[in-house]
Order: sequence, then C-alpha cells, then structure tokens
Amino acid sequence: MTKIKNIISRQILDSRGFPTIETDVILENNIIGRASVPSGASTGKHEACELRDGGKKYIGKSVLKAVNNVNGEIFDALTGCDTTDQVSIDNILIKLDGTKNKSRLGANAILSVSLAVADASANYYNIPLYKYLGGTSDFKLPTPMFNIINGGAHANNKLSFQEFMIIPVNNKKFSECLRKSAEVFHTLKTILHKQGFSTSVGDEGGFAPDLNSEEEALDLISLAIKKSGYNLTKDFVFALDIASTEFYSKNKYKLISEKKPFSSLEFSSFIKKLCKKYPIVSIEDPMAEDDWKGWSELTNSIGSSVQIVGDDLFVTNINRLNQGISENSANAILIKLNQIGTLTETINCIELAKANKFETIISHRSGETENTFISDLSVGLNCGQIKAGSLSRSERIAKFNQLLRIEENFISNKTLKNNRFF
Ligand code: 2PG
Ligand code: MG
Repeated sequence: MTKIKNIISRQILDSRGFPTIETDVILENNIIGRASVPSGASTGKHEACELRDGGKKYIGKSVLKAVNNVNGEIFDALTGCDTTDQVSIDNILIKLDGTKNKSRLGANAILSVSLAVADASANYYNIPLYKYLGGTSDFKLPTPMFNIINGGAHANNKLSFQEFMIIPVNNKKFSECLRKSAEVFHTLKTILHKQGFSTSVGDEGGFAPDLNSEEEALDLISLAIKKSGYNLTKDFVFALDIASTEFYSKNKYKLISEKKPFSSLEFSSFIKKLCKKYPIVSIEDPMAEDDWKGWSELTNSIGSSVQIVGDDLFVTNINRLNQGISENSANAILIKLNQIGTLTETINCIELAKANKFETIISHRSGETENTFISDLSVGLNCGQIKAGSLSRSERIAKFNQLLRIEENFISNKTLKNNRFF
C-alpha cells in the first residue's frame, strides 16, 4: 500500500518570486506526500546543483527541466517502489542522476521527490512527520536563532555580515523563546523608526537598515533587548552568520565598513575582538569556504567557548565534514537539505556530526516556500537548533508555527534540547 502510483511535479514560486519545484508523490491508496524546495542567494560553490533552464522566461530561473525530469525519468524509475524504504529510493535517485553534484537531473528535482516520499509515508501511517523521521520517543524542541538584522547578500545596505541573530536562552519551552524574541523584534522596529532608519525587511524577514558598521547593528539589537525588559547575556545572546565567502577575494576579507582588507589572521582577530565586546556564542562561516587554515586557527583559538558553524564550508556533505573533523575546522554544522539533495544523505551527515560531538543546526534558505519540513526534521533528528529567519514573512513564520504545533503535540516532554554553548 505504500507503493508509488504516481509522481506529479510542478513549477511554483518561492518567497523571492523566483520559480522553484514542488512535487506530489501519490501512493496506490491515493495518499499524497508533498514537498517543495528552497533556494539560496549566498550559495557555497561545493553545493549540489540547482538545475535552472536559462533563457528569457523568469529571467532564466525557470525550473521546467527539473520538473520534466521528475515527471519523466524519475517517475519511470520509482513507480511501484515502497516509500517507507527511504534509503533505497534515495539511492535509486543518486544512481539515476549519475553525477557527483546531481547536475544531470538537478538536486532540486531529486530533493523534491526525496522529501515528498517521506511525507507520503508519514501520511500513510497517519503520524506526524517528525515522529516518522525520528522513530524514537525522546524528542526535544530546538532552540531557535532569529535573524533580526539582515545584511550581505540578503539586503541592500552597507552591512557586510549577512545575519545578526538573537538566541533566546534560559527558557523551558519553544513558545517562550518565540514570544520573547517577537517582543524584541517589535521593539527594534520602534527604535529604528525613531532613529530615522528604514524598517523594511530583507529576504529573511529581518530589518535591513542602512547602518555603517556591524557594531552599530549589534548595539541597536542590544538596546532593543534592554528596552524589551530583557537582559543581554541572561535572556538573549548573539549569533552571527558572517557568510564571509561573499566578501573574500584574493586571500583577503574586505568589509564595506573597514578601509583596509584583512588577511585571514587579521580577520580572525577582528572576530575575536567582537566576541570579547558582545555575548556572541555562535559564528557561522567566519572564514571563506576554502580557507581551511583560517577555520582551524579560529576553532583552535576560541572553539572551546564559541560555536563555530560550517555552512558554505561543509555544504551538508560528509566528505567535507570528515575533513573538517580531522582538521578541527569547526565544532558545529549548518544542515541544509538542498545543499546535498536527498533526505538520506542529509541524515547521514547529521549522524556523522553528532558522532563527532558537532552541534547541528537545521536551516532554511534565503529563498523559501511555505513548506515546513525542516521544522519536523529539527525535532525528529533532535538537532537542538534551528534557524529559519526572523519574526516576519510568512515563509519564515510557517516554520516557527509548525514548531508551536509540535510543542502542543508533545504529551509530556516539551523541553528544549541542551547544548554546550548556551
Ligand atoms: C545561509 C543561508 C540561510 P542562503 O547563508 O545560512 O540563512 O542563506 O540561503 O542565501 O545561502
Ligand atoms: Mg550561512
């Protein structure tokens, strides 16, 4: 009864108004699983391939080739397969594609099917997706990171750092984290408005004011935390996604706010100074995606107290993660399904990270859909942390609302997972 009868894929739009792919997997008893795929702006060069059509329509961003690959070749290969055997299905998809980076069929095509298969199975068993994905009973909700000031590739301002995030700490429940953070978000809006800054939001729903330095952004958020009646350190700490690959060239890091470009070592000490001045507990992509030496230097120096998160560095790929483990390049990994292209490979990467005491953070992309798979994944795999943008824009809020539903669904254990940095 969990055999695939039909697969129907279509082109829909993401939160930036660009095409992306959505796929329905239909079982023999007509139960449906559905998934859609997000898209990044600051993508790592080692990510799996997002197949786009080129040409004039949608400024070259149509995904009709990927859609046709699902409706044609992938349907032919998977019809009659059992959706509860996720590993076999994902292996068929990987083999059928035949390339290293899924460039023939498209990682977007493949992932839409891989996730819809899991959704169909959860629907077949009539259980919540997180339970189907996890298969254990000791679930914990993740601590959220909220990106309340946007810069870098996600905004049109002078901030080189991409994400200024707050992490609510010392809470028992996810819903408490959400409420307190929303209060800070609204207070920040009032402060920005009073100081004459724009309060329009960037791609991930955070404000995108035209500030002159990264410190100015952290100072404004500190003020918002205080004015909301909370304590910076006890109630909230900071996380950054520096996304430094975006401003790295010719072995130098060039911030818009700084006159001189930094060498790898100089940029590392710039970061360390920031960590001394502010309660920054987590830093994503402090160094560029292939500056392995820079990563190890920073992790060896502050990794015992600060979470150092590899995103573009690891691209949810176990080969790159293995290198990072042996070189002590980081102590945490950002997990993005579409960087690698199947659910099975994503879960393998999470398991490898956990086995090596790396923290795991499930992440959205800057171009999102209303799909909430990542919320269930964060709980089902007990990942401990999630970042899904800010406290506005429905494609971000959808993820947090799903976590509220999951919290309600827990009978006794509503607690947040602990981690070693906050
Ligand atoms: C990141 C992501 C999500 P993008 O760098 O972590 O916040 O951005 O999807 O643009 O790569
Ligand atoms: Mg990132």
